[in-house]
Order: sequence, then structure tokens, then C-alpha cells
Amino acid sequence: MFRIRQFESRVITLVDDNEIPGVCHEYTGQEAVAVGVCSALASTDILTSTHRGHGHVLAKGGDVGKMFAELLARSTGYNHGRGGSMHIADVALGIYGANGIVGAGAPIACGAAHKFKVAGERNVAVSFFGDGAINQGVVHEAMNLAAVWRLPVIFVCENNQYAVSTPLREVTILEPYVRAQAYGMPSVIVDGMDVGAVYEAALSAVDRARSGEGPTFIECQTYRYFGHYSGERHMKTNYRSAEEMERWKQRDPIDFWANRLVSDGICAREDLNEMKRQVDDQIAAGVAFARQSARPAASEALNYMYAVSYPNTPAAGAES
Ligand SMILES: Cc1ncc(C[n+]2csc(CCOP(=O)(O)OP(=O)(O)O)c2C)c(N)n1
Ligand SMILES: [Mg+2]
Repeated sequence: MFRIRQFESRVITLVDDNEIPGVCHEYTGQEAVAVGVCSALASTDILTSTHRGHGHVLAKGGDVGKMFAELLARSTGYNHGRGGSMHIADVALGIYGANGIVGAGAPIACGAAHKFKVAGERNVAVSFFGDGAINQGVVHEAMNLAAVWRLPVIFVCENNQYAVSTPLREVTILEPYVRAQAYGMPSVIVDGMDVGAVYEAALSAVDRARSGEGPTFIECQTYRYFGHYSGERHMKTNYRSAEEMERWKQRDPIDFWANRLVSDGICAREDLNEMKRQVDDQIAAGVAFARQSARPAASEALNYMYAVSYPNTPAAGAES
């Protein structure tokens, strides 16, 4: 969780300094969701992510250096510098892509889960999406099919209360987890600021999916500390009150668990501080790696545009 927190803090300064082209959607505040869910997964399980995807990638084992390199548009990045923040993927790690299209990860997760089922592989697919995505038709199509086909999918709705500046309650009848019940799958709501609660819910969903019982829906109540995207900090918005933001920060997922680990005698404060120092070193090394990596050459702009290695697809001869 602290690695995600520090990664995003560094992203903010790199965007402001124009080292990261474009914008990013920071995950700060929501760390317990990605970490709680991914801690319940095996390395062979997969996830689909969102426009706010850095936390999911890091929690599934993403490399800090390759992520910064992607954000800084370098050839050493996850997508060779072509994708940026909203397209980071690493199939080997089971990260089937961040995605700029709201809700688009849900059918992709179902497709992966269907493959697992057909191939007799006991893997699980997780689809992360926001509260805004619960009004996308494709998410409902995905939930229906996952239930009918009993696919090993976990739908994780990160309810951070807003889609851009629109409060969930203004555009959504019933809470997301209640809607999912209509598809005949177990559906729970958990405290998304408590990594333990998220982990417990994810663990039982994973058990269920792995044993062939089908999908589960988990709504995580959470909050993003910053704006919808990095540019919002320079805008005068007032859709969230200072009191509301402060109330959520009082329940900070990292502080809460750090205090709990220390008070339960599981680790000493000094151990946590040492862990934080190590994370800060990783972040600094990751940025240095990105900065010293080359940018793609203009002559290579068309590389990686088309896949030529898909089974039964004749190789086109050009580089994939
Ligand atoms: C299909 C589609 N519609 C609209 C958008 C524009 N858009 C990008 S993010 C976003 C809000 C998403 O809200 P939510 O799903 O709650 O995720 P959060 O940003 O809160 O993490 C919208 C409307 C989009 N990218 N894709
Ligand atoms: Mg939201």
C-alpha cells in the first residue's frame, strides 16, 4: 500500500514538471482495495484494470521502473512507451491491461475466465471497475454471462463515491452490490479502507471461483484523496467538501494498518519505517531508470501496432 502511495506522489510531481506527457488518474486513498484483492490471488490469476490502474498493476507485482518508463514514454516501459498510464499491461504477470474505456475490462475478464474454464485451468479473473462503470451496459452483460456460465470471475466495484464530479447517488438507483444480486451471484459490501476486510472478502470469492461455483461481486467503499485526474488540482472544483475529504482521510488505510500491526505486536514501528525507506529507494531508482531510458525513435512509430503472433494468424513478416 505504501509503494502505491509513494508511486502516486511521485507521479504528481512528474506530471507537474511535464516529465509525464498527458494526465494520470491517481489511486491515492484506494490502496487497500487493490492490495486486499491481489493478496488473495495466485500469480496465475489475472486482472483487468481501469483508467485509475497504477494501484492494480503494482499490487499484482508490476515493476516500478517499467511503470515509470511507460509514463515517461520510454522504450523500456511496459508498452514500449506507446500506451502511457491508461494502457499498462503485463500478460506474464496476469495484468490484462489498464483501460481508458469505463467498464471495458469486465467482458475481457469474462473472456479470460471462459478460457480458464474451457481449458480446465483453476485460475481466477478479477475485473476492477469504479462506481461510474456500474451504469455501463457492458458491465451488466458481463455479469449476466458470468453468472449463466458460472465463470470464475470476481467483479470488484471500487465505490469511491464519484464518477468524475458526479456523486453516485445522483445517477444510480440502488447500491452497486444490490444491483449485482439481481444476477444471482453472491454480492457483498465491504469497508474498502480496511485491507483486512477486502482481503477476507476476496479470499472467499477466490475459493468460490476456483471450485467452479461461479462469480462474486464485491463492492468496496472507498475514497480518492485527489481529483479525478492530475489536472483537477489546478481547477477550482467544489463538488467535494473539505469536511468530507477530511472525514475519509481520518480512516487512512495505511495509517490504520500500520497502527494495528504495531499495537498488535506484529511488527515494530522501526520495521515499518525501514520498509518505507526501502520503498522510497525503489521509487527513486524507478524514476532514475525511466529518465535514463531512450525514447522510441520516430522511425519505430509503427512498431507494435498489429499483433502477428496470435495462434493461426500468419506472420506478416513485419515486426509485431
Ligand atoms: C465508456 C466511457 N464513458 C465515459 C468515459 C469518460 N470517463 C472517464 S473516467 C470517468 C468516470 C469513471 O468513474 P468511476 O467508474 O467511478 O471511476 P473513478 O474515476 O471514480 O475511479 C468517465 C465518465 C470513458 N472513459 N469511457
Ligand atoms: Mg468512482
